[in-house]
Amino acid sequence: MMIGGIVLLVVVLIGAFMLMSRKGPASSSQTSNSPTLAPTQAAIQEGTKAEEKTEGAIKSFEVDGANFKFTPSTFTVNEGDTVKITFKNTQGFHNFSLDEFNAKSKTISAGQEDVLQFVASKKGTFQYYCAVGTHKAMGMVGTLTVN
Ligand SMILES: [Cu+2]
Repeated sequence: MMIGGIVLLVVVLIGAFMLMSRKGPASSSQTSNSPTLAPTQAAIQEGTKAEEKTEGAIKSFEVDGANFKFTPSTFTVNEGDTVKITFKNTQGFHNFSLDEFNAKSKTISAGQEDVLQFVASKKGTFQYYCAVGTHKAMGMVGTLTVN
């Protein structure tokens, strides 16, 4: 009976040890909770990066050219924005010129388009125009406002 009791005690001890060793991996998975905090912090950092990106955003516009006007004839961006203009000519023979930012499209005929890109590096109100012939004098102008 004594031996039977000792064997029972050993079995109980082994059982208890196995339970504790099972808790071991369980508690180590709790410590792996702290690594899961790290991705959360990384996500927060990515969030701030995304906000930084909107500061110097790419602003895309389609500007149509015709005899003798631009549509739209005004648009507004923020200082530091990269401005991407798709100049589409719908009528006649025109281009898009903006001297302050050294932005000038190809001179294109109806049905063609040209893409130009520049950084709006200073605040102010700037005139864009068509540099073909007397189109500028005929009113083919528009205004870019940089805030
Ligand atoms: Cu023109």
